[in-house]
Parts: sequence; C-alpha cells; structure tokens
Amino acid sequence: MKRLVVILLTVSLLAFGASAMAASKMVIKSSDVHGDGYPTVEAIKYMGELLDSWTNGRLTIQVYGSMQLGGEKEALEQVQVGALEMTRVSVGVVGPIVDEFNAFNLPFVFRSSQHMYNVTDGEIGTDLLNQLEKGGLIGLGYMDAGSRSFYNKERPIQQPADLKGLKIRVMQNPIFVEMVNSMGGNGTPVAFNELYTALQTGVVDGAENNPPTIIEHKHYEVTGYYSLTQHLMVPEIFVFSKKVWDKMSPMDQQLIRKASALCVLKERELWAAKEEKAFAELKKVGMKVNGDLNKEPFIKATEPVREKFGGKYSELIKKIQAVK
Ligand code: BDP
Repeated sequence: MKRLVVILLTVSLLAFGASAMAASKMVIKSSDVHGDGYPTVEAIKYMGELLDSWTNGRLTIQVYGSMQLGGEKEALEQVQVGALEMTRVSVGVVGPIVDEFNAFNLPFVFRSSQHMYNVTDGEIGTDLLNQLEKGGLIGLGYMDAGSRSFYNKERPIQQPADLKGLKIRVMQNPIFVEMVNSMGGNGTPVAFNELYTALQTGVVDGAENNPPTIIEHKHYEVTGYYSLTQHLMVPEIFVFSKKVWDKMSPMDQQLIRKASALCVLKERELWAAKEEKAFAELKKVGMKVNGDLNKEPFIKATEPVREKFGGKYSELIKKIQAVK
C-alpha cells in the first residue's frame, strides 16, 4: 500500500512537472534589419499573434527590428548559440553557413517569382531547410524579397561595362563579390547596418537591392540611379535556434511550424503590395529608373560565377532549373 502511494505520488508529480513545463510562458525574441511596416517584420508579428491566440498568451514573439540587434551575420551567430531564439535574414548570408544554399544565391538562377516559389515550396526548398540543422538552425520558412538590381550615384547601368570603376556593396558572401566583379564592377562586402553610411561617405558608390529596401532605408537620399538588371532573386528565410528548439515540447514545436506556414503566406501577400508601391515611390523620390535594358549581356558575363560556385551543386541546380 505504502509503495503504491509513493508510486502514485511520483507519477502525479512527474505529470505535474511535465504540464508545468509545457505551460511555461515564453517570449520568442526575433530580429530583423527592417522596421515596422516592412513585410517580413509584419509577417513575423502576425505569426506571434497566432501563437499568442492559440496558447492564451503563453507563446508570443517580440520583434527586434530596424537593426537594433545589429547586422544579419551577428543575428545568425546569436541564434546558433541560443542567445536569440529567432531571426529573419536573407538567404544571401546563409550560404556561408550551409553551402547548399548558395545554389539560391547564384545570379539569374530563378526565372521568375513563381519559379522561386515552386522551388522553395517544393522538395528542394524543404530539403535545404532541413539541412540548416547542421548549422545549429531550424529552418521555419522562406519569404519573398523580389529581385535585386543595381543602384548607384554615378550613372544608369545599361550594360555590364557601365559598372566599370564602381564600388558596389554586396552582402557578406564571396559569391556576390565575384558576381559584381564578373560584370566589371568592384564588389565590396559591407554589413547592411553599415550601408547607409558607406554610401553617404563614398566608401561605396552603389549597391544592389529591391525597391522596398531602398525606400524603407532611404538609400535614394545617397544614390540616384536604379537600373533593373534583376540579377538576383534571393529569398528571405526565418530560422529558430536549434539549441532552444530541442528543449521545447513537441506540441510547441508543432504550433510554431503551423504558425510559420501561415506567416509565409502572409508575407507573400504583403510583399506583392509593398513591391508595387515601392516601385512607384522610387520615381517620386527622384530616383532615375532605367527599366528597359537587355539582360543577356549580364547573364553571359556572370556565367563563370555560376560555373565556379554552382559546380559542386550542378545536380541541385539542374533540379532547380527543371522545376516549372
Ligand atoms: C534586403 C533583405 C535583407 C538584407 C538586405 C541586404 O531583406 O535581409 O539584409 O537586403 O542587402 O533586401 O543586406
């Protein structure tokens, strides 16, 4: 009898412990270089609202936007060690951590946004997200960032030769340095949180990005020409710390996965509206936009970059290209 009581007590204590653990409150900190109103930030906030309502406030997300926590490379490092639970970054800075992601960072690898969605939503996208675990990250989903084109203070870029002598800022990944060099410019890696000043002080003459980023971060104030080369279509990604994830209950992990899937769809919707608006705004704020250019010479000039960095993953790249 005494033994039975002890066993029952132990079992109920364990059950109590487990439910107390499952019920513990958690504020998930997530960083972003963009601020309020930007699609990636608003989508993560929406994900937080979903979690909040599903768990009666037990799981919530606090977004630290506008580069409060620094650049994307540092954010990823913080997530890897578990000092930060989540971050939303460009796949551009993920390549140096999980090499296969560089297949998405090659110039002119995606034909259109739809092609990119079909790749990231399908087997290839899921497989790559799973590979993030070896870098201490749990891949939760992709987001749209449109396409990236050159902008600079000096002149319109109509052909690769127009990049000659221009220092063009790129994200911190050797692929992008060579990409700009292959077209005739000087690729210069600079962290995003240092870019405005780098443009202002002439450390670089230009950069490359999508219209919403140029508008939101007021880069038009320190440049003047936007040329629609659309040489990169780098998706965004949001990741969770594997260190933290492994300590969470399977139920909470599932809730996060479910909210992530809805967050992806939300961002796409917000992105489409934001991109259209930002394109119109570029002209309003005085940027000279040249949209009518022949992409062929840019595609040709970057061929060696696809060969060099894509060589190792030629099978993966063939698979990407075969996706409709
Ligand atoms: C923006 C991305 C952001 C990158 C930034 C960059 O949304 O994640 O940090 O480009 O160029 O389009 O660094």
